Amino acid sequence: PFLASLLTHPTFIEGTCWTTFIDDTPELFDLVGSQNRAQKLLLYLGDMAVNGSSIKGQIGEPKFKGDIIIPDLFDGEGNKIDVSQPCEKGFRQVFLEGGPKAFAKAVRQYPGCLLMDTTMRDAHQSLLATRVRTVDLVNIAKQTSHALANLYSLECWGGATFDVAYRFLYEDPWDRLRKLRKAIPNIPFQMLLRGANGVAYSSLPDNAIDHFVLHAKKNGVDVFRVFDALNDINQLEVGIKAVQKAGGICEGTVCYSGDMLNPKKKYNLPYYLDLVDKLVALDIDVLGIKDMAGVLKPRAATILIGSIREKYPDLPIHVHTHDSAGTGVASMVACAMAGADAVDAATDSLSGMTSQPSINAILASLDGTDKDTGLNPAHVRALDTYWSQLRLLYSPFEAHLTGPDPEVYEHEIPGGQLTNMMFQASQLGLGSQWLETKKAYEQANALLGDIVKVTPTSKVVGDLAQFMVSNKLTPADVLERASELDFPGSVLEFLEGLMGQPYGGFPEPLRSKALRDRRKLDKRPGLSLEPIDFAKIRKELSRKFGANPTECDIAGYVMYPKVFEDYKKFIAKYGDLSVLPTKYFLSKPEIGEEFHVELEKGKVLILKLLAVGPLSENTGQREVFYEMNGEVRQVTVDDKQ
Ligand code: 3PY
Ligand code: ZN
Repeated sequence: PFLASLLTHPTFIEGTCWTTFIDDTPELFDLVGSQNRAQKLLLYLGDMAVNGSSIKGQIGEPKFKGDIIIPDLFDGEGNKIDVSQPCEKGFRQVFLEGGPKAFAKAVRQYPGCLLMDTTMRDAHQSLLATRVRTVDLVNIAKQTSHALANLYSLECWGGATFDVAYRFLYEDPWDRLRKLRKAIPNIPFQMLLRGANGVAYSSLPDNAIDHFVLHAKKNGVDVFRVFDALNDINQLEVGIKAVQKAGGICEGTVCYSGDMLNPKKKYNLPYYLDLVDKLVALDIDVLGIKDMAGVLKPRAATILIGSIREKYPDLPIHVHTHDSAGTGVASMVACAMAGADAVDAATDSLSGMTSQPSINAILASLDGTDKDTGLNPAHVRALDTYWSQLRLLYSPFEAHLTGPDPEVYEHEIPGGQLTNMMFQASQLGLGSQWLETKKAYEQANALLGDIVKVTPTSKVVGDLAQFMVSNKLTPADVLERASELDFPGSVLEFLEGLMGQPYGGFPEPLRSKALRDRRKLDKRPGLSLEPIDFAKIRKELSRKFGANPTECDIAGYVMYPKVFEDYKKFIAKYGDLSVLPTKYFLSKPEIGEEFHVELEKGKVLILKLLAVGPLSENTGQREVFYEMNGEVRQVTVDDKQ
């Protein structure tokens, strides 16, 4: 039909200039654009119909494939709240009007204890392998802007969500940020930034961090939780300065490890207070305490937060935890009582265990105290009805956690990593080996000098642990044979100093023996990295992918060159799949089932799978027939089975 309309178009027949023809008749080119997109989408759907899902980490099909019901919200009088437009009032307005310091002041002056909701980032990173897609976040966004208007912040970006979006979901993380921002203009957006590593796994040149943070801020991030996996202040400073230059709210963060009340452990109260002093000297807006493994017990929490509060009465304190051992609610309540201004929680259906503690449990625990969160529990519960359905939709990514892990105080594995490791162990059928791996993790940590463990150093310890288990090595074997063992790459990178300097120094003689001829950095890696040549990257990307790359594309490529390239190749073949509802992204429709895909506003495809043809012996392919807006369309697909 396109060709027919083109050939019969009067301008075309008259032979007037081609470029003005394009400018003057955009509807025809829109049509070809949508037809192209529709054809690409059919290729994906055809492949799904023949081969099933190829999404990495997916086991089986969603448990729930019905329509997800979006909850209504009601005011105190029982009237339905109009959520067709987002709520415009929240702490973000304080930030937009007065900047980071005004935000910090308002948070500090708030009489109760505020919450950060982690559902859109850490909760699904910890429970569902980070697989929740943009469309499912955006579908509940306007309701969220009303129901959670009084949040300190909504964590919805950064950490592992950045690369997983490109790598496994084939969607653009920047697009997610912009769409959410549009629908939620009132709640500050928070991201997790791994200091000098940005959102990658090792250090990048300083100008890469500056560029990334600037564009994160421009596209919608307000609060940046800046941490370093070794609490190395020089690495932290890179991220902190980048946030300050970009005009964001800087939440300089201390990673909490071990048990500060156990005199046998390495990290004690003076260690943490000294680190807080260093962060305050860098003029952070908010202090973050990041308990990534969920090992901050209530009594330690009371003493830690109480001591910081006493020393810095005006400094806002925001605490993060994971509920791995089941003590998350108790610890967050203890923090609130000891003077924390904000603590983290997740919607009930995505809370508990390796995720954050339940938001409603925290609300109930604070009920009647002077630590009111300013949230309406009925609204919070209403939102959770959405997430409870969504969790079932994403059931193929469940790690099937069964209860709290009381051993977390020994192995100290961060929440997200604990889920991943359990998932891998269960897939490999390694029941007893899982216990061995946890033990080996503890031993690997001791061998490496009892380091702070969070991305990327948690991966170093995990890799060494798996290396020890698979090669049947005891800690004594590792020490004895260090000069001949073929250590995992991440372990060598850590020992080289590419992730910064650990408190108390590197373990010797292990470091020297393992590194052999490799260099030993004793300063932060950024000092010896060549700055990024952005003009060169821009040219390289436009040569490879045509058109002008955006600054966001460039920042994505700088963080993850190969992942970004693979993403671009994928969408060149299948188009932008972020418009496809999740159940069809993860599984094929029934024959005859009708579904809709809105390619863009007003351009809806009505689709129906009609038939999957027989296998052609010659080509190993099958024809797949779909009905699309009333016409039969056919795609040829390789049968990979
Ligand atoms: C990340 O770096 O992605 C984390 O969630 C660390 O806790
Ligand atoms: Zn976390």
